[in-house]
Amino acid sequence: MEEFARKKSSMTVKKICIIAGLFFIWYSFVFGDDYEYNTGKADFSIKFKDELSSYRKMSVFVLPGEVLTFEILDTKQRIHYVLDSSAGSIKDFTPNKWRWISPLEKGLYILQFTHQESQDSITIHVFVMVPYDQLNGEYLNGYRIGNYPAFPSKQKSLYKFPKGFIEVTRKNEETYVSPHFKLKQFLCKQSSNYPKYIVLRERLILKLELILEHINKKGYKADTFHVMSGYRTPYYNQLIGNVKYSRHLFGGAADVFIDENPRDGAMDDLNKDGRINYLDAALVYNVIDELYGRPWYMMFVGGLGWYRKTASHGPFVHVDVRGFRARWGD
Ligand SMILES: [Ca+2]
Ligand SMILES: [Ca+2]
Repeated sequence: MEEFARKKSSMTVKKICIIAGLFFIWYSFVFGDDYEYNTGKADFSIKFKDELSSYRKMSVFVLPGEVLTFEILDTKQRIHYVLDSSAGSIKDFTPNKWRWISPLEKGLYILQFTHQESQDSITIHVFVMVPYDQLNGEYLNGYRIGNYPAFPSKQKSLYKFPKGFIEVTRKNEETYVSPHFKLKQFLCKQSSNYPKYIVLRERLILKLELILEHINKKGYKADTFHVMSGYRTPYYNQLIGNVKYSRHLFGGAADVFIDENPRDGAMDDLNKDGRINYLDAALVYNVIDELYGRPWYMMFVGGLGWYRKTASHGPFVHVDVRGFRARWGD
């Protein structure tokens, strides 16, 4: 009798567990808003070139044999970091500061900075580029770049020729250049075989990460932006009839929209008015524009514009890192 009661009680517990489990699954399905944006930041930052980044994944674009200085900034503890390098050479070392010389061969190399105690780490993808002077007429290894425009002398400081081109292959195009963006998102839309080449600035990536975080803070869930146009070759830029000195030619601009729900290659109805139009682009524009004026945002100041949908594209926002404020709307 006792045995029977024990079995019965154990079965009841099992039933309760199953019902509770099913309820939990149902509840998560119906009310499951447990999405939490992960910034992908470590507890420390690294300074390199003119940039400062604390993203656990970041990228830097260099020429063969270029010397880079990396410095750890850690407000809590200034010791115990190690640098693992897959290639190149570490020229000298002082605590938390390294000078690294990139390999002479183009390609992707990994640098990993790790805090020895916490094991918190930052991985830097170093892309050794193909130098600009390797261009053969309009082509680089069969990929059509076109001709970079000659610049009016007074604007030479604003429009520098790219130092080199990042080689994009089937093997490396899925590389995360930062926590929420892949290398392939910045490819020019011209059709061609691999290898393809792009120009991309570290600051643009950092700016996109920063505004993506801000957009999420504002309650618009997005794991990344749909980059409608990142890098444009001068050849492609001319083909689509765009302005001669477009920032896209220099890897410092991106035309983006939010495409999460549904993920269908078009801007989402962010303001929930049942339409996908310029108001959704204007909403993104306003969220980004709010950042202007904050002291830490100064280095990211640039151009911001919103566009209506046309026959060839939906509404989107242009973002760039030109170094001074510019605003426009369609
Ligand atoms: Ca969509
Ligand atoms: Ca809308």
